[in-house]
Amino acid sequence: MTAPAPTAAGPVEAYPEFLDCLAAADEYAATDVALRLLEEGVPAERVLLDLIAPAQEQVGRWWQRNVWSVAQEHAATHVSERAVAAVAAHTRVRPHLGRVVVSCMDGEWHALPARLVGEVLRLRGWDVAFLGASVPAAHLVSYLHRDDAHAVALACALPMRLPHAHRMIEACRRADVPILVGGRGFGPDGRWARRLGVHWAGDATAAADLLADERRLHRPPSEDLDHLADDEYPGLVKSRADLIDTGLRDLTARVPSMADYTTAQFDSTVSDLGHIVDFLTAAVYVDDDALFTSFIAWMVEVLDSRKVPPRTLDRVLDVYAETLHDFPRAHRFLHAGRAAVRS
Ligand code: B12
Repeated sequence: MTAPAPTAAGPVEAYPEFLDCLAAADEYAATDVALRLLEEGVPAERVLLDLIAPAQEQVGRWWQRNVWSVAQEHAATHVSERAVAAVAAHTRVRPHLGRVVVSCMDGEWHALPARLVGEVLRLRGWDVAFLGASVPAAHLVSYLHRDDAHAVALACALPMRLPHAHRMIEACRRADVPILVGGRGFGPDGRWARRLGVHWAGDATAAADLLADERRLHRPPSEDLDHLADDEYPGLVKSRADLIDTGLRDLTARVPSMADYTTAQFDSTVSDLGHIVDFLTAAVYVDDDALFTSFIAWMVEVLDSRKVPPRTLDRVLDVYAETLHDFPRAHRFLHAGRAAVRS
């Protein structure tokens, strides 16, 4: 059977309409848009990757700029999930390739990107077991043993989770199953996956190509983590709670308006401090100041949209640099972070 030729009204043209459906939290209309494209002959893979995926990125930008609330983001993501499910139900492909287990790392709640990858692999004929969000390493490994998988595809959306990702990768390695990873957590070009000595795919299409290349799949790059010998990483992990306390004490003393913070504002400040420490720790783990400075640039935007001046962040980084004077790499990264705040 020959597929009908794609018409002009492809994902690009349908994109504004799909975004409107997300904004209106209208799952029926969103599903109609996706199914209409399929009926017009647009391949399901393109609907997933050129319509739903970029719409979710836009949702993220609106959340980041405080244009959308967390509730609006949750509602939109639910609608996208429904659209993915509708596309999947509409395109039944009998698996003729091996079993691929697709899973989010422990502590990773961004299941939709991994789901999109899983659906594309399914469309390419792989027999996909999708495990969803935050799977504990031990459970994943026992699943892999039980399942005799061709490969496991692990997703990580947040760079601060990289040390955990590495432990998960090591656990899968012990199960002797080829691993590939993906998601924005590994950096724009997958550079932090190379540090951890694991294959990386930039998107679902690249993942499908890699899985089909048996020789490459069984030859992961070698890991490059000699810098961990300096013990800065475990030191930072041990100091996490103290660092958050120190940051909070300093902010409370210097920012008079904090006295009037609501519980939600206070919790959000604690969470921001936790993210600063966790991103710094992850940057030290992979020895790349760019991990930290790109996070700081992102945080400046987030704080700016919430009317928090950049000098508050600069001050926190300064306090951490003073506290961590015995951690040369962390110290250097904090200074690079301060430069990013001012740029
Ligand atoms: C929806 C969403 C959530 C939902 C997820 C629900 C779900 N069911 O997935 C919830 C509410 C749980 C969430 C939580 C958080 N989120 Co969020 N989230 C998003 C959002 C808006 C969309 C995710 C998505 O579907 N993306 C669409 C996919 C297609 O894009 P993608 O990730 O680039 O995926 C492609 C490739 O990377 C690759 N790929 C992805 N995964 C994999 C896996 C494999 C194996 C392979 C091979 C390839 C691959 O292929 C994909 C298709 O081409 C993103 C914005 C964004 N740009 O992604 C933010 C985003 C990722 N979140 C963000 C943040 C900060 C958070 C929180 C920390 C917020 C908070 N303060 O609590 C928490 C962290 C939770 C956790 N521990 O995991 C930030 C991260 C910023 C940063 N500096 O790292 C983002 C970028 C938003 C933003 N613009 O600021 N989030």
